[in-house]
Amino acid sequence: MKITPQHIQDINHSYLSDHKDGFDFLTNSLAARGHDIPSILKKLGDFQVAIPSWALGAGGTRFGRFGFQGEPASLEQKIDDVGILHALTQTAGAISLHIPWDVPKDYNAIKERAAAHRILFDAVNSNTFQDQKNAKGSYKFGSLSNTNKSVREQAIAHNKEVIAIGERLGSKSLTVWLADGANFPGQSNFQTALQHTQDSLQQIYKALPNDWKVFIEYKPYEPNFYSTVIQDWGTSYMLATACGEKAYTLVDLGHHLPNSNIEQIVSTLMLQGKLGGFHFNDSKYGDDDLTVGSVKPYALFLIFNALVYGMENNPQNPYPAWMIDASHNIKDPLEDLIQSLEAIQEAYAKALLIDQGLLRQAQEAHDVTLCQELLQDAYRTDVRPLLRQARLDGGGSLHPLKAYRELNVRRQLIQERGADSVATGL
Ligand code: PSV
Ligand code: MN
Repeated sequence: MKITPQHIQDINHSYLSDHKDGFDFLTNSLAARGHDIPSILKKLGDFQVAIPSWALGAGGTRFGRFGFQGEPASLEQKIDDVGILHALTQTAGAISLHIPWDVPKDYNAIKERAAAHRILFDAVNSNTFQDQKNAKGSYKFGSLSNTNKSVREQAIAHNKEVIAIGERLGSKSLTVWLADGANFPGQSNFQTALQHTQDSLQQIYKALPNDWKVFIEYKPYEPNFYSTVIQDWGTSYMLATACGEKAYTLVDLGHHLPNSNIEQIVSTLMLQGKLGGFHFNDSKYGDDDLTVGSVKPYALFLIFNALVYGMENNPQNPYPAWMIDASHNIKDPLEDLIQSLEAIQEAYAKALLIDQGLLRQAQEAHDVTLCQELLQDAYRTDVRPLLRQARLDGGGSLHPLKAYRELNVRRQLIQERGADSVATGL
């Protein structure tokens, strides 16, 4: 199924006058307070978030998986799903592929399909957390960190192959997330595992084209429950530094122990020019993969405050690669992604409203109360009319979720693909 501009215009029509009232009301008051509305709208329009190919079907847990009907069963269909998201929201202009789940059969056809939806290929992701069919070595006891040299070599070769696939698609970055670690004390030697990982990453780094970046993810636990080799941002930063200037840390919101101050991590990395990529999701306990902003929207806003500050003040940091990284267990994945995209834009728009000049003055005057007021004043502003206008300007939907339902997208996908089609994913 393809959503056309006409579909969107027809549905927008009935919401247009309400939107106009809300937009005028908000922007009059923001403009009176000195905000530059066209510049905010432009920033919102430019903020594109990649959709991971593994999040378009139902995810699961170790207790099972409840399928979602009409899931995309091929890479072509995954691209079509991102096309639907992008047509409605105008903020999902890229797809991030996971290899070997999404190896294209016909590269030209895949590229043409993505271009027809105006979708780019974002970072390619390697997979050394599962054993592949007919693989010689097993990753049960690690991949890049494995004590067995031939397993490490296999994992390095896989990453190089992923780079080669990404090059044919026009991707410009590789994301490495390792499940490597230990389940029990004494199982592995921390120093050996870290040294092997660094050596292996350096080998992969050598295969990186000049205009590429490599993003190194960290995660404190799971699937290993005693230790993870790249457990935190510091370890990732150290490895990225050991690799070179094209290597960066990637922050995934779900990869922190409870109550970690993620906004401070973001600030530190941006000051060092090493925040390369960002994975959005939400959680209450760990890597829960919940809809962005569904549990801790204020925390997300504080993180965006740090991101906006970094984007404006840290030329040493490249523009980060944004991606949603979630797994949808009980909601329609496309509806869930629409909600996540909205939450991301909302947090970003609110962060753009923080008066950074006044905040700096209040910080210097040690006026702690005013500092809090300035943040919360921005946070409490209902910015949704700005989001709607930015979408409208890009040809998107005023109300993507309503439009998705009014167009019966899921029903049509089920008709086209069947009730029991299954997507590869997490
Ligand atoms: C596992 O936690 C994970 O969600 C990582 O964040 C990766 O980005 C993703 O899987 C795909 O490998
Ligand atoms: Mn991730």
